[in-house]
Amino acid sequence: MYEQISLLDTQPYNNNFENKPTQKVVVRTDGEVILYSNFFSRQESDHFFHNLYSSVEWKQDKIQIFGKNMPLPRLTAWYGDEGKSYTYSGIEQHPEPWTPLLKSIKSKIEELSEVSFNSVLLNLYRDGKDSVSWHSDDEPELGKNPIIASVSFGATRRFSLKHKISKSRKVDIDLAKGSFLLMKGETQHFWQHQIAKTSKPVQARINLTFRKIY
Ligand SMILES: O=C(O)CCC(=O)C(=O)O
Ligand SMILES: [Mn+2]
Repeated sequence: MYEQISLLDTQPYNNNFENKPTQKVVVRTDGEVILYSNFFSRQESDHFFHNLYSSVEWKQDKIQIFGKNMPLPRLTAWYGDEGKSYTYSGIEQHPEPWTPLLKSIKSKIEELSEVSFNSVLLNLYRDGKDSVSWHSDDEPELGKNPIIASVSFGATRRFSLKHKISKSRKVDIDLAKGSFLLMKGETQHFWQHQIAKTSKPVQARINLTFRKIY
């Protein structure tokens, strides 16, 4: 049937040289997912990580699971244009105003993706116990075919995609610092994604998903 694609990080980390930016289409049917590795340099990525880690108003929301109030296994924050509220997992998010740093990341992303985004959801995975479970970014306020631009700083974590109908179709990608993953077309109709917990020791990771709220 379908081949499983694996883009796992098997290269030893090279401290002396800056890795080159590369582009790879990781999903090309029932949606489109493109990975731009090293979109941001290591220096830029480390600068963004430290700045966001200390300056963002991180909070830990609670969600109802089987009638119980459980803390989300990660910290989040929401920034965007005024009035662009967003509800996911029953949590209503009201945006904080854009900061100069988030604006500058946004404009680099917009240049490449040729889309203008009006909000960003930030996730802080403190360690391997933090995660996001299988879901699609398909809330009605994102429109028919949501475009999601995802950038990562800090530790590498594995991002998995699985097809909702063709169960054997799965894609695993190790999202390293400076990577930019663009999900578009019908991706959110046909695919789910997650960041699984890991028992490996991992440092903190920050992920930003830029979105367009209608
Ligand atoms: O951390 C990631 O790479 C994915 C985050 C995500 O899927 C989300 O916030 O909707
Ligand atoms: Mn998502």
